[in-house]
Amino acid sequence: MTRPKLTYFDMPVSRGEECRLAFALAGVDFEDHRIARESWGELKPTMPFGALPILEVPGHPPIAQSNAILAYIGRRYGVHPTDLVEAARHEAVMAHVEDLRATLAWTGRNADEATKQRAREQLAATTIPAWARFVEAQIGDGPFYAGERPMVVDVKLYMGLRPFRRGVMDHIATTVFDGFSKLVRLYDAVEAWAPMKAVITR
Ligand SMILES: N[C@@H](CCC(=O)N[C@@H](CS)C(=O)NCC(=O)O)C(=O)O
Repeated sequence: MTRPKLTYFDMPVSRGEECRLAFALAGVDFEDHRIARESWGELKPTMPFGALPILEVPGHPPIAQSNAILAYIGRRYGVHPTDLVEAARHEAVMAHVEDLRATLAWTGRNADEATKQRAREQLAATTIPAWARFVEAQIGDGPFYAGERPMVVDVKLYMGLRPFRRGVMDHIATTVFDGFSKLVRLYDAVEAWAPMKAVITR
């Protein structure tokens, strides 16, 4: 193995896809190892934290946790700030995306449809706009988080917003982020960035 190897499910979604997109952003060739859901049960206990994605770099143990993988790709290939404080600020935003996913996850789990709908409608009216306001306040002239050049944080934000904007989140309108013009601009700019445009699935 000479290339970094990313392992995730065979789907263009969530934490695995954002790592694939980060490689595309960096212009780096990698082994895109996609596993079938059926083989997951056997693999799961062998993962560092029982989850995917993982990244394997030749000569090292696997790296788990999407944000750690993104920060590694970003640092290694120049799409994450070199300034320590700036880098930490980007990592905080990436953690903020994970917070949103965690909040959403419980609404989809073990809930009957009516309960799920109520919970999601409430999130769309309260938690999600509050989440977006915090990010919006940190974006400057854009179009990306740190200005004119996209970094791994932009890919994380893009993939954080994508299920909403594509209508994948039942009971939450695709327009839920429309009032946040800087976030929408960032989302559109990531999608339009040439190396991304070539690999983003529709
Ligand atoms: N905090 C972890 C969460 C990883 C996670 O929950 N991954 C999901 C896929 S996006 C997974 O592996 N699900 C299958 C399972 O947990 O069995 C990260 O950011 O990588």
